[in-house]
Amino acid sequence: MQDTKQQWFKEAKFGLFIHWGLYALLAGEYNGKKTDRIAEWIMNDLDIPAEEYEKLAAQFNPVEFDADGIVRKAKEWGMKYIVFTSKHHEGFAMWDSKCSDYNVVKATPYGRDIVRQFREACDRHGMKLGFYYSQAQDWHDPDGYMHRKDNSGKNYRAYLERKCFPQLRELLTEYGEVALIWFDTPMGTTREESQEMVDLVKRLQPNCIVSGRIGNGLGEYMTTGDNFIPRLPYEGDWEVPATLNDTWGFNKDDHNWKDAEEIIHLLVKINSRGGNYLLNIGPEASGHVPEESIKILDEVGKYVNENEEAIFGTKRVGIYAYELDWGMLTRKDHKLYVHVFKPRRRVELLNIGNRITGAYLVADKRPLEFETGATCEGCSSIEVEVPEEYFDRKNYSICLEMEEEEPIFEPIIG
Ligand code: H79
Repeated sequence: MQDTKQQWFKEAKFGLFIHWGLYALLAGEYNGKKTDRIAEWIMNDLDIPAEEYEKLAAQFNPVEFDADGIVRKAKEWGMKYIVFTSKHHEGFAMWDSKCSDYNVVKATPYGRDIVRQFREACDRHGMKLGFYYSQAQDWHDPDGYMHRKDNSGKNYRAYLERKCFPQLRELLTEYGEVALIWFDTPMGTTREESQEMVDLVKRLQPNCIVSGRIGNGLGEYMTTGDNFIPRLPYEGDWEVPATLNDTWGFNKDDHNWKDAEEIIHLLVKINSRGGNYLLNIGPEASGHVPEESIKILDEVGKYVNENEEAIFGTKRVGIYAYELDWGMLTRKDHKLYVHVFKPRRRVELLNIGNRITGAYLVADKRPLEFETGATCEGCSSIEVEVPEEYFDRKNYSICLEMEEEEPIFEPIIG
């Protein structure tokens, strides 16, 4: 079982992933050729040579970039942490790296440190900040791993010592308190090499969490597959990295946005199973965040804020005896939250063996009438009266107060 030992991570439940790098300039298309895949992979998928791709840096001038605006939005959406791609597989550093000039300060007309701007904005708004760092794949360094290429002649050790370790050291010593390092795709990294990375992180910042994709079983929490929700209960700490459309980096042709309601249901589903939802935005090359993502997240944020109590700090719910087709459950000690996703006049839960001492609407804490009893089949039933003005509403939550600490999902035949 994986344990971050960081209470903030266990309680956070909702975070913002930001994928931003030179690939945003291509936005899914290079020399008239489109990638139908995730846009940050364009260099690999369209076989763009490093000496061509690196020229993009000369065009990177995100005059609309506003770190403060993004962090303020994340806060408004109810998110508790941000993970920013300090260096993705393309190998370009979004900070003033001393050990590679292939970075946003030295190689672009913009010349300003993006990581530092996020650091300062997060400090102003009391937001946790973590860094995505592609430890093994580096398509710019001749000795970094490349996907589906022959890596056999490479001197991975040389890359690690020249770029990976020194860059991690910079991120962990010059950018304040780093909440986590989000490692990804370990490729051929050995256990000893992964351990060296972990040791480096922990030596410099003992409270900095190491993500699941450090590889070799050394992660401090489980990172699920991209957009994948575990089907079985997992007791340890875990997180689902997820997209709003079908790409991480900005792709001008990807309009396959999920709607706000779908995102709300995914968030509650993940929380109900005990995980965190790390949801991505991919800013354009100008720094502008696509309107569609803002619109979706503004709406999601309304639900999150209104139902904050039923989301943050909740713990994993055991498998409920009957899958509800109209809602989902989350819980805290002595509280069972019923998220109602379809309109109804009464909320009925069967086979809950707890003593219910009270019920209230989470949005405004107003007490609700409830009845406990037995159905004609003889199992226990709890029925809560929905207030009249909520009869036609969906996406709200109700709290059931329980005498016992945890819900007891068992039939009480009586
Ligand atoms: O940063 C995001 C992705 O770029 C990264 N992880 C998330 C958080 C990622 N790295 N690898 N993968 C995701 C999975 C790789 C899938 C692949 Fe493919 C399938 C590589 C080649 C085939 C997708 C399709 C990417 C390129 C083509």
